Amino acid sequence: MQPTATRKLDRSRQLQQRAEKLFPGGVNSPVRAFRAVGGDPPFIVKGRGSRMWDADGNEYIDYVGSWGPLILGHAAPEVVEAIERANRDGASFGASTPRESDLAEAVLEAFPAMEKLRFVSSGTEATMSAIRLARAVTGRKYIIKFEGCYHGHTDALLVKAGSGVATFGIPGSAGVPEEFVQFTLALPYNNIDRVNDAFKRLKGEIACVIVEPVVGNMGCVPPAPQFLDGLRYLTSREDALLIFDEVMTGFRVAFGGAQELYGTRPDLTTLGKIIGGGLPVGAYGGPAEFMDQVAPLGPMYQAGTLSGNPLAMAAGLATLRHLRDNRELYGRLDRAAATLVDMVADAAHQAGVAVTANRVGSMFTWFFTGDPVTDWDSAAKSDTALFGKFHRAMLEEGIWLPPSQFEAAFLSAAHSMDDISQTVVAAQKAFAAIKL
Ligand code: KE4
Repeated sequence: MQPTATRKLDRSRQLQQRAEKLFPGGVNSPVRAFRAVGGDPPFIVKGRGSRMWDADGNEYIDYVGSWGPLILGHAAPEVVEAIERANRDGASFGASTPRESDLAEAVLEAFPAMEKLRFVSSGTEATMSAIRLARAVTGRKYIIKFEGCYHGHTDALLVKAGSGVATFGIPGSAGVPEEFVQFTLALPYNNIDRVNDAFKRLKGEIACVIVEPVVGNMGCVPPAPQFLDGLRYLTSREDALLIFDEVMTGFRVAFGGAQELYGTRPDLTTLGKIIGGGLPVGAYGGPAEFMDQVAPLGPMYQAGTLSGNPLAMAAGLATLRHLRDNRELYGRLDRAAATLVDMVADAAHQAGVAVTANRVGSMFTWFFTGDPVTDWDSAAKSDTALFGKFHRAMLEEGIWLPPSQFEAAFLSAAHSMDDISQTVVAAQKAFAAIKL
C-alpha cells in the first residue's frame, strides 16, 4: 500500500474524459460518477480478493464489492473457473439448460418460502416482475413502498414520498408521468402505524407491500423490532402480498437472507447480486400457486433474452455452493465486520466526529450524524459534505468506500484482519484530516 500522498490519477482522468463522450456523466450507473462525494472516480482495471487496482496502478481495499455481489471477493478462483468452463461450451443458447435448474435448486434450498422462481437479468427486472405478479394475483392496483428503499428503476417505484397525508407517490424522476405512480404509496420505513392507516384508507385496493427487509439503499438501516412481523400481519389480514426485496440481503445477512435472520416469511422474494456471483442475475419467486400465474403457464407476462444464461448460472452456482458448504463464514463475517465498524466508529469519536454506525452482518454504514438512523428522515440528517471529505481522505489512503452516504458497504470473505487494521489506521488519519 502506497504511503499517504496525493494519488496519481492521470490515466483515470484521461479515461473519464473519453468516457464522458460516450456515456452520460461518463458512467453506466449514476453512483459511479462520485458526484455525491466529489473527486475524480478512479477507473478500475483489476480486482483480486479484497483488493482492486486502478488504471494508474493505485491499490485499494474494496468495501463495495460491486455493490454486494462479491461476498467471496474479487476473482474468487472457483467462480473464475466455473465461468471459464461454462464459456467453453457456449455463452448463451436462448434455450433451457440444466444449469438454470442447478442454480434454482441451490436458491430454493436456502429460501423455503419459495417453491418456484424465475430468473431475470437484474434486480430491477426482479422487483418489476414481482409487483406485476402481485397485481395479477390480487387484481388490485395500489402498492406500498418505503421512503429510502430502492428497488431498481422501474417507473412505478421511482417516487418521492407524498407530503403528509397524501403519501401518494410523486414522480421521483423526469420522464415518469404522474399517472405511472398514482398507485404507489411511499411511507416512512419502520412505521407500522402508517401502513395500517393506508390499508384502512384503501381497504381491499392494495396489492402488495414491497420492502428491503434490511435497507441498504439509504445506507444500512435494520428493521425495528416487530416491523417485519407487523407487515406480515397486516398483509395477511388484508389479503395483500408481502414482497421482500432481498436483492442485497439475500445470501448476505444470512444464507437464507433476512427472512432467515428475522424469521418473517414473505409471499414473494426478489433476489440478485450474490446469486449471480458478479454476473447479471436477478430472480423472483414464491409459492407455486402464485408463480404458476406467470407465462407461459399463466396470464402474467414476463420474458428475457438472457434470463438464466449459462455463464451467470455457473458463476452464481459456484458462489452459492461455496456459501452452502462454508456456513461458518457468516459468523466470521459478522465478527470481522463488527470489529471494523466499531473500531472506525471509535476513531471518529476519538477525533470528535459525530458518527452513528449501523450494521447487519457484513453490510454496514457509518452515518455522519450523532443521532440514531432508523428511517429516511433520520438518515437525511447526516452531514453529507463531511462524509464526502471522509470518502476522499479514505480513498487517498487506499480505502474504497461506497461513494455516497446513502449506500451500504460490504465486507467479503477475502478481507483479512490485516485489511481491517489498515482500514482503521486509515480512518484515524482521515478523521484527523477532515477535522482540519
Ligand atoms: P439492479 O437493477 O441494479 O441489478 O438492482 C436494483 C436493486 C433492487 N433492489 C435492491 C435492494 C437494490 O439494492 C438494487 C440495486 N442496488 C444498487 C446499490 N444500492 C445498485 C448500484 C447501482 O445502482 O449502480
